[in-house]
Order: sequence, then structure tokens, then C-alpha cells
Amino acid sequence: MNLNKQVRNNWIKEEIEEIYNLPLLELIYKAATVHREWHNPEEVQLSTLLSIKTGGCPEDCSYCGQAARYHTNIKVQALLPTEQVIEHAQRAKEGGSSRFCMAAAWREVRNNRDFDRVIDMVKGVNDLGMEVCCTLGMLTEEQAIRLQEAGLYAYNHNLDTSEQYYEEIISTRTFDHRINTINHVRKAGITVCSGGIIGLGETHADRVSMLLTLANMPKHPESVPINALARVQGTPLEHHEKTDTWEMVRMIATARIIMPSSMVRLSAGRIEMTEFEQGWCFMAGANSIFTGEKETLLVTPNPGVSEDMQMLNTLGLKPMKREKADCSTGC
Ligand code: SAM
Ligand code: DTB
Ligand code: SF4
Repeated sequence: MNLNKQVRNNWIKEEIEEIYNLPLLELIYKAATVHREWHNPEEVQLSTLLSIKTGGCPEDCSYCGQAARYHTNIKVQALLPTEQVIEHAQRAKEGGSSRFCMAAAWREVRNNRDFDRVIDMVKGVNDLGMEVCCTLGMLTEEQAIRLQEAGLYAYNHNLDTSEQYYEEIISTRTFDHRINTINHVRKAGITVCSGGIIGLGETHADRVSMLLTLANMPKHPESVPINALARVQGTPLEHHEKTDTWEMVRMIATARIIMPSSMVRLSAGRIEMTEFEQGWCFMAGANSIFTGEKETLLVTPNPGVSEDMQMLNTLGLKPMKREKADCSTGC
């Protein structure tokens, strides 16, 4: 047993920098070791993602195909009917998924009929025995409490990038807005899912800075999605270069080492990765992915469920049953 097995919230920038800059194979080896101390390395959590309200968003996130101000090919879709969402969750469960994430292209939640309908969706998916997750934009504490009471298990709200680089990517809200919502989610007793994107034109220092913010939260996000920019035609970042998978591996491995009890999710970017490349991401400590029968994330392509199952099979991995509520005591 490793007696140093502890979660730390007092990282300093230089320590994370040192880990991030390790020779790649050394970094992967360390991350794989930590992964085995804290998790069953044979298990990968499958989280089914569904866009319940698509496009037409008033925000200006420069990576996002759903922002109304960019001329993208995305089809705008109003909030889906509740029954349709529950049926989708039911099928996801039958397909081996233990978590269901509902995403809405909103700047923030408003106290209106649409929110009432989302509350019903949360109750319905929770009744199926799945972990229910939502990502709906900014939330007040009262709204977070309503979601918690309806059975919401997790809320996804990404930092996206470093505090320093944030205003280069989004001008319609601030990094502090993001932190405030995360605090409201925490206070309401909902687990936090928060990570970011690489490939936005940020520096290595920005990546380290974002990881430092996550790893020094009073409680680490239970889940940390690492996305590679999905380049969407019509957005300001459409001509960015494809993110090198080794960069994803480095990010995932660093996140795994500094937030050992968290689920690290290999998120956007899988469609452009081979099984081989994804295998390296799992080796580096990723233990969660987004899947879905529509073969999309929200509006960009993602591998199909059968393709994912085949990959897991090849790699000797299996779908995780329901996540334990809290791994910080050592699960
Ligand atoms: N509107 C809500 C919000 O912004 O919080 C929820 C949905 S939003 C699509 C959820 C997250 O998906 C974003 O914060 C971002 O990290 C990620 N994301 C969105 N578009 C992306 C893209 N093109 N490539 C990679 N990640 C993306
Ligand atoms: C997250 O970190 N990644 C997911 C989820 N949270 C909601 C979204 C990725 C979106 C990728 C581009 C798209 O399809 O819109
Ligand atoms: Fe809107 Fe969210 Fe897309 Fe930003 S990331 S434009 S808030 S849907």
C-alpha cells in the first residue's frame, strides 16, 4: 500500500509544471501507476451525451458551433419533449451507459417553463437509476438546489481555459462567472464535472494554470473532462490546427496525477483519434468517455456505440457500473 495516497489541494504552479514537463513516457508511467492505486484500470465509464436544446446561444465562445452569432451549419432545435429525452436515456442504459448528460445551449438557466421541464427530465432519468448530469450554463444557488432536489447527480461547467487566456476566447462572461456557478453547484451538494479544452491557441503555461485552478479547488471536481478543440466551420477557431494526441495524453496524465480520485474524461476529439491513440489516453489515466447512439457529441461527430464497444474489447476494458458517489476516501 502507498501510504502517500492522499488528495492534495495545495499544489503550487511549479510542481504541476514539473509533472506536465516530464519526459512523455515517464509521465505516462507515473500517471498509469497513480491510476492503478486509485481506480480499477479495466473500467471505463460510459456517459451518454444528449443535446436537449441546440444552437441559437447568445454567448460568443469562439470554439462553439452553437453560438448564434457565427454562421455555422448547425440546425437550431428547441428544448426536446421530456418523453423523448427519457426514452433516449432508457436506450442508453440498455446499451451499458451508467451516466446520462443533458446539454442545453443556454447562457444561463432562467426560472421559466423550460427549466421546469428540465427538472422533470432530471427526475425521469434519475428514476431509471442512472447518474444524471446536466450542463445548462450559469446557475444561481437556488437553481442548483432545485436541480439537486430533483435528483441531479452532477453538473458540467468547464473552466475551458486558463484565467489569463479566458478573455481571448469568450467576451460575454468572465472566468469568475464560471467559478461562481461551480461554487453554487458544490454548495447544493451536486458533484462537479469541470475541465477544459486544448487547441484554442493557449500556451503550455495556460494549460498548467487551468489544471492548477482545478486541482486547488477545496474539493476536486469528481469528473474532469479534457476536450481537444472540435473545429467547427464558421467559428473563429475553425482554421486551428488539429490538436496533437500526445498533447491530450500529456494533459490527461497530468490531471490524473494531481487529481487522483477524479474521473478523467477523454472528451471531444476522439473522432479524429485511432484506437491506438485512444489507448494511450486510457493508459495515461483517462477512465471515462462520452458515447451516444447519434454518433455526435453535441453538434460534432463522435464514434458510434458499437465502434466504442469494439475498441473497449480490443483494449481489454469494460463499461463501469455506477460510479461511487465519492472516491476521496479511497475507493
Ligand atoms: N452552454 C453551456 C456552457 O457553456 O456551459 C453548456 C454546454 S457547452 C457546449 C459545454 C462545454 O463543451 C463547453 O464549456 C466547452 O468546454 C465544451 N465545448 C463546446 N464546444 C466545443 C468544441 N467545439 N470543442 C471542444 N469542446 C467544446
Ligand atoms: C464537455 O467537456 N465536453 C462535452 C460536454 N462537456 C458537454 C461537449 C463537447 C462538445 C464538442 C463539440 C460539439 O459537438 O459541440
Ligand atoms: Fe453557448 Fe455553451 Fe456554446 Fe458558449 S459553449 S456558445 S455558452 S452553448
